[in-house]
Order: sequence, then C-alpha cells, then structure tokens
Amino acid sequence: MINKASFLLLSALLICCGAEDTGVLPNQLQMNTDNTNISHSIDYFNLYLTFCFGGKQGLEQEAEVHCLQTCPRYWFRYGTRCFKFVSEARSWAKSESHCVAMGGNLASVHSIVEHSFIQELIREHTQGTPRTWIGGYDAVEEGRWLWSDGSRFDYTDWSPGEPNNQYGGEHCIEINFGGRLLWNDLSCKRLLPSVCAVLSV
Ligand SMILES: [Ca+2]
Ligand SMILES: [Ca+2]
Repeated sequence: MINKASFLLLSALLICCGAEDTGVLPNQLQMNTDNTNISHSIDYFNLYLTFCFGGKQGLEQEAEVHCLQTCPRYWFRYGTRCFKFVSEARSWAKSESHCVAMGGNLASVHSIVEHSFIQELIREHTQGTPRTWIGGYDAVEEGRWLWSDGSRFDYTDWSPGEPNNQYGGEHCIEINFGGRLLWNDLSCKRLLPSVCAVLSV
C-alpha cells in the first residue's frame, strides 16, 4: 500500500525530473528513498523539489535541464552545481584542499538564493547554524576578494561591520556569523566545517 510520503516521492520523479523516461533517479532522491525516517525524507524531498526548480524565487525555465543533471551521492544540486556540507572542522586551506580532492572547490556564492540554499543545506545536516567556511579569500591582496573556484566575486552578504580584517589577519570568509547569520572575514587558521561545490554533470 502506497503511503503519502511514497506518493510524494513518486510524484517528484514524474513531475520534476521526468525520471520515468530516463530510468535514472537523481542521486539525492535515491538517498531519500533509502531513508526510513519518513518525516526527514519529506524534508529532503521538499529541499530537493525547491532546488530542482531553481530556488524559492523560481527559475522554472531552466528547471528541466537542471533536473536531468546529476550529482554525486550525498551532494545536493542547485543550478549547475552540486554542494556538500563537510562537518569535519579544518582550516580554510585544508578545507579547500579537501574540496579539491573531491573534484571541486569551497563553494562560491553569487546570489541571495544560493546563500539561502547553502544555509538550508547546513541546517539539514546539522539541525543548526554552525559557522562554516565558503570559498572567499583576500589573502593575496588585502581587500581584494576572490573565490577559490575562479568565478567572479559579484555578490556579498557581509554581517554589519564586516569585513574588518581584525588584527590585520582575517583573510577568509565564513558564513552563519553573528545574529543575522551573515558573512565575516576570519583568520584562515580557524577550524570550521565547510561547504564544497562541484559542477553537476
Ligand atoms: Ca583581509
Ligand atoms: Ca572579521
């Protein structure tokens, strides 16, 4: 007998990704079907469905293309990239190296919707809002912010008063800082969890 959760998941395949035609399920949805915690599955389902359609502000015209792209297992897609929360606390440089070893970089952020996606990803994994590394740095030249993946630095969401390069030694960007959970420049030596991103295929 099919229950409500199964129905929703099945509907996701038919409506969101046309999976009945390809026979290929997005990996993140496959993970959902393995999850025996139904309420958590629904959370992942809602997360997936939202992001499948390009975020809460909607990019429906691109949804079908994105839905046919896939991510490695335990990575979550937004747009043309797949994101993974890494819970182990490392320095920024070691976090970046860990991402590179998996074929990506620390995540760059280019819109408020991407920012919200990454925060939701962290929240889903931790049930909280831990301070977390992303891929921004100004270690090469003070005040000239770059992304480790080489993309354009075209969006910021700094916490009030940041970046302040405190004590002249803050050159890496963390998110979930302060009461508003925004960005802060921090010493790259600090040990934090991180978010990696790779291009989806
Ligand atoms: Ca700095
Ligand atoms: Ca700072």
